[in-house]
Amino acid sequence: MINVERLWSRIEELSGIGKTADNGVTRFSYTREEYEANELVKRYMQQAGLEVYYDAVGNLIGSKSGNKDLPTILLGSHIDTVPNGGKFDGSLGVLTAIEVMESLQDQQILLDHPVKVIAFKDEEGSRFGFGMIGSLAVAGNLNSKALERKDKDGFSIRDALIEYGYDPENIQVAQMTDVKMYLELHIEQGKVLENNEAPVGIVTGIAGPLWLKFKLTGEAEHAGATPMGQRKDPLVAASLIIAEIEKLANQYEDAVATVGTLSLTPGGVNVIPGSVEFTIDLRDISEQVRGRLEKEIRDFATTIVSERKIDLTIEELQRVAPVICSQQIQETIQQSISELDYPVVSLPSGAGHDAMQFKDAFPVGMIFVRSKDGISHNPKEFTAKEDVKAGAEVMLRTLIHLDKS
Ligand code: HGY
Ligand code: MN
Ligand code: MN
Repeated sequence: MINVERLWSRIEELSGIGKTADNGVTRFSYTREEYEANELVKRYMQQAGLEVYYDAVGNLIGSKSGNKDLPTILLGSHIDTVPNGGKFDGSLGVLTAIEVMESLQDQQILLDHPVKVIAFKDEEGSRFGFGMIGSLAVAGNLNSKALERKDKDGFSIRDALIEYGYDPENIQVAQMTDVKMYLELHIEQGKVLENNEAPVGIVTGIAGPLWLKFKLTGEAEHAGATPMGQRKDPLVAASLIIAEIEKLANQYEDAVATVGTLSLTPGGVNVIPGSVEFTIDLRDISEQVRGRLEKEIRDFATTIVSERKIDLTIEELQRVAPVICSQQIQETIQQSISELDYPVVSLPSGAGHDAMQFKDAFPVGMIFVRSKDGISHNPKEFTAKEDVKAGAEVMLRTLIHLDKS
C-alpha cells in the first residue's frame, strides 16, 4: 500500500531546492542546487532500505539486492529541470520509484530480482544543450567528444565532472549490462489523460528530439545610413526561416517544431544586427518523418540565406531516435491499471525521456500520470495527489508482476 502522504511531502520538500521567485524550480546538472537535491534524495533512498552510491558520472543510484543470478530491474527518472520548470517533471518519477521500494519494505515484500532506482544526470540538457548525460552513460553511449560541450560560461561537461570529483576518462564504467528492463513513471506533460478523464496512462512510444543550432552571420551596419536594398540583415532572414518552420511542421500530423532560444549581436536600437543564433527542437514518433521535415527546413534556410548573401552554419546539438515501448511491459502496466479499476488509456509521449537511451540495450516501459491542463516546463505544472497515488499504486503492482515474469 503506497504512503501517498510520505510521497507528497517529499515532492514538496525536493521542490524547495532551486525554487524560483514564481514557485518554479531551476536545478541544472553539476550545480550546488542539484548536489543538495541529490543528497536529499539519497536520504529518501536510504530510508527506503536502498544501498546508495553515485556512479562514474554522478547518477545517484539506490540499490536493493535480490537473487544474484537474476538481472536487475531499473526504475528511475531525473531531478534536474529546465529553467524555471515545474516540481513534477522527472522528480515525480524518482520519488515514486523510491516510494514503491519503501512500500515493499513496509510490507516486508521481497522481490526476486535486484532493483536499482536511478536519479539520472542532466536529462533536460538545460545547461550544456546536450541532454540525457546520465542515461547515455548507463547505456554505455556517452562518448568523450560529448564532454567538450560547454555551458554559456564556457564551462564544459568535462570541467563539471572534474569539479565534482569524477574522472572524465573513466565514464565508461557507468554502463550497466546485466539489466532485465527499465520502467519509468513520468507526468504526461500533455492533455490526453485529462481529456480521457484518466489518472494514469500506458506509454506506447516516445518521440525523438532532434536539436539544431542555426547561426546566421550578416553585417552589422548603421540603421539610418544603410539603404534597405544594401543590407545583409540576418534577423530578417532568421524571421523568414522561423515562420516557414511552423508552416512545414504543420504539414505533418504528429511532428512538432519549436524555436526555443534566439539571440542576436550586437543588439542596438540603431544597429542592423550582425549575427543571429536560434535553436530548433524537432520531434516525431517516426524518424523518417522527422528526417523529411529536417531536410525541408535545411533546404528552405539555404535558399533564403543565399538570396540575401548571409552566411549560415547549422550545428547538431542532439539527435535521439524515437522509441517503441516493450509490448510486455505495456501489457503488464495495463493489467495493473485494470486491477485498480482505472480507465485504460494508451498514448505516445511527445516529450523525450531517459528511457529512450536504452532502446538498443533492454526493454523499456513508461507509466504516465495526468498533468493538469497539460502544462509542463512551467511553474504551473501540477499533478493532483490522488493521481500521484494512482501512479504509484500502478507502478508498485507493475513492478511486482514484472518481478515474477
Ligand atoms: O525535452 C524533453 O522532451 C524532455 O523534457 N527532456
Ligand atoms: Mn522535461
Ligand atoms: Mn522529464
